[in-house]
Amino acid sequence: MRHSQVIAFRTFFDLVYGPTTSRDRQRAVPHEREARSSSRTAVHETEKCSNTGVIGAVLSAFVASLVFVSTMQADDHAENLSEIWPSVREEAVLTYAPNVPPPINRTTPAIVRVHLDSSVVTEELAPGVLYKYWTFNDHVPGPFIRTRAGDTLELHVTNSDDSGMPHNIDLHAVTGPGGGATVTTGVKGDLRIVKFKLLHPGLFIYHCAAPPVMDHIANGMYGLILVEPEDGLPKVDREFYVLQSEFYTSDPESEEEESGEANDDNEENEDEVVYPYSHKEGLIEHPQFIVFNGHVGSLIGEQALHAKTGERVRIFFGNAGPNKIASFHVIGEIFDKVYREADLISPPARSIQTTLVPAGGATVVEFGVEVPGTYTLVDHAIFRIEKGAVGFLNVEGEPRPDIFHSVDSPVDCEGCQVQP
Ligand SMILES: [Cu+2]
Repeated sequence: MRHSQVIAFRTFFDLVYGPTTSRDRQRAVPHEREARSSSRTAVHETEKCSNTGVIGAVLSAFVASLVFVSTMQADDHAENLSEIWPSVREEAVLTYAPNVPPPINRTTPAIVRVHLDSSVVTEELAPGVLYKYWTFNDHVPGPFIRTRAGDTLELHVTNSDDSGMPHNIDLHAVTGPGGGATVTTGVKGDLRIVKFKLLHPGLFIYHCAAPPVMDHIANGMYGLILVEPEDGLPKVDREFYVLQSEFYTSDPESEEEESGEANDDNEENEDEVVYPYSHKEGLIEHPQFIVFNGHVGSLIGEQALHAKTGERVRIFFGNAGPNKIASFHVIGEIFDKVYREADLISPPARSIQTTLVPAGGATVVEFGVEVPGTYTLVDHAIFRIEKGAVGFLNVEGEPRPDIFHSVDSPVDCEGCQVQP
């Protein structure tokens, strides 16, 4: 990207998220600012020490003690403000798609601590297609975070991206400027510690919003945070985490790779080629891939979802976009309940076939599985199946001829992609 474009994007970022300047830092609570400053120094020192011998080990121990002390300072700070923050602290259970953390049994608020680290990992986006994902905690989508309304989310945000690129996090569950983006921005070696009280129940997208925000979302930096209502959600037998998103790539043979960097990842293995990201394709909203859980085939074959007849299934479904609206549908099922736009307060809509999920939005659907067989998750903008938006839920159990009966056997649907 040209320098002038970067300036323009930074200006745009400042307009949307507010400046990440000293003015923001001045707003930080003094104790926390000190803790953060100590931590940043400590992590930087860790980098420098990594290549030395015995001296390095001694220094590393010293640095580790600094990190410990800085964490204690943060803890002390929490105690000083115990009147406004919950006294109970816990480490969040984080899971990766399609898995969901267990329901929260607490009946009172807690400080819920979550560590998020930015990184770049090269993985298979589709058969034969490698992609350099920008990630939270090395996964696309990032971890599923489960909390309860009234909790205080304590984020420890780090950056392991060797490129030196800044990253941050904007959580749609957070009330405050930038959804937290302005106070979590950091480059490799930085540590940001922030606290956000979660005022609204719902299922929310989170994403990186470092400039240019669209590039950080398009490359994979997103996930879901659930804020359960105080009384929790109705009990179900299975919960799944499914997130739809688009990927914009250009021809790996193209001379005009937009990053301006040589694509030397492809020199050794010609069977799998790294496809470069294309900002240009994103701009015209022309995705080459539309996928569930970051990869073509993430819910197919051995990775398909499973349930048994008689069970109730809940899907936490997010749409990270960055451009397209999702028309979420499960072939062969009717959603008993749809918590439209992930509104967990109002009574859910009933008996819904397909539900719209805006870019940067989410929904929660529930249904019972009565008849055994394979059910197909799709974006019912149906050409998107060919771009990857398809997955399977395999249901085992006894036949139910009272609900679904045929004298003839089913016909195979070879090549149609909506059956395994
Ligand atoms: Cu980022």
